Amino acid sequence: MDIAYSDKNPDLGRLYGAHLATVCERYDHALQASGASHAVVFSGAAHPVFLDDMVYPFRAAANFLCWAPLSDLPLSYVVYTPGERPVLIYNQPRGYWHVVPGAPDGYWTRYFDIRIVHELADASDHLPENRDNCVFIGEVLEPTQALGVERVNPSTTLNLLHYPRGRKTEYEIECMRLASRRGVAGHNAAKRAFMDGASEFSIHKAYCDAVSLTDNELPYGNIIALNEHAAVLHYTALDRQAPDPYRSFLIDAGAQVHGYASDITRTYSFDDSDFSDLIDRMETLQLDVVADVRAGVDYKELHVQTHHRIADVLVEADLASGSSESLLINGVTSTFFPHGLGHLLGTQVHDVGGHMENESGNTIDPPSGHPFLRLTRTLEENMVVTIEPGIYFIDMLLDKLKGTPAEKQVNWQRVADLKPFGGIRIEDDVRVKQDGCENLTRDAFSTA
Ligand SMILES: [Mn+2]
Repeated sequence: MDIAYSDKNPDLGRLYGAHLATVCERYDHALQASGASHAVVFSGAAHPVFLDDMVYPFRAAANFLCWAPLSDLPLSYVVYTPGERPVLIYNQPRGYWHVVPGAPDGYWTRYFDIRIVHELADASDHLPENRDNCVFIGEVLEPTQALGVERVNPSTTLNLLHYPRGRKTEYEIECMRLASRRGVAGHNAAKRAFMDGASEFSIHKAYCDAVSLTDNELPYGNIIALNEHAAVLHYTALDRQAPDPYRSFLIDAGAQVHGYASDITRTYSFDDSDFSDLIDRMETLQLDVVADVRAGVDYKELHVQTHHRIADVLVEADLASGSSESLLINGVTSTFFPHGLGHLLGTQVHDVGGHMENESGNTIDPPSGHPFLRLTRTLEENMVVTIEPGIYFIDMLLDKLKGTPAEKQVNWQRVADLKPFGGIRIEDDVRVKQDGCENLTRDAFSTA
């Protein structure tokens, strides 16, 4: 593995102490406000397959990953008491059937009081005597995993932890810069495979090879869509056969470094100039939206403004006619752009807290008519968010316009001409700054 992506990376080592201090402060506040003295944060367990002796691939809990870069350490715990060094109960089972976690190693180890255990039953020995003063954060599949703590995932505590997670530490941002760099290596390999006429399956393999991650290690299932498959927003099938003719390619694929994700989408045309023109227009639109990102901007408004920009593109590309206002009201823009502008990014690709108004658990609804918008907060410095506008040719949604005032606004011949290309989405990950943003994705593409 690239040393930069490992727990030997000196830059991450330099930033980690301050990150951990921020995590501790957030827990200090959350514990105090929820009347508890200790937090027990569980990494999780692999889910068993029904009536089988197999398990689904393990995914460490997002809250656990904020403590330490331990994405492959099931049945382990961080026990935190304000003012004390956090205890890491590091589960290293004995056995010869599976690879067992190695000895703790890396820049993070010196910040923990590490207790190695070899079975779950021994973890209890490392918890405070009085379990009534503890809150447990994590998914409990079997009651024993809660180690006798009864306050499991109290919503008060979760809200207090999830709201500030929207703002990232310098360490987290550096992890995501690296995740962008890693993802971009995959994107460039995938683009080459597309230009060679490869199948979706082959493009996917080229991607995984370039990022050096297995399917299970990717932050989300790759979307590798050729031709009309690009119209399926979460297309995750992988055709083994290259289509003929070969027209267009939408790739939505990310990578992760220490559990922090990148989430990147690009769209390419094989040789058609008409579809290329539409991609160019969307590229300009996407960069215009990114240029509006700064602290204090209401993300809901950014989303609605994007609909107005989509209306302009539809008119310029001769796909629709009328004022942008009428194209919004009549549902034309939401037919072509039926998802949200983006979301928070972190240890979850759609990071928690996108609808939170404050740490008390109040929420901000998406604007009416925009139910799929995952982020409704006002942007703050050091939030990392995606900006991912799109235009698609989706029969199910287009059919709904028939018989409505919108029917006359759509140029159906033009839609029929472009439908075989599926759709376009362009997605960057940006870090919000006081006066603008840092574009993690574009920076990674330009240094690749
Ligand atoms: Mn996304």
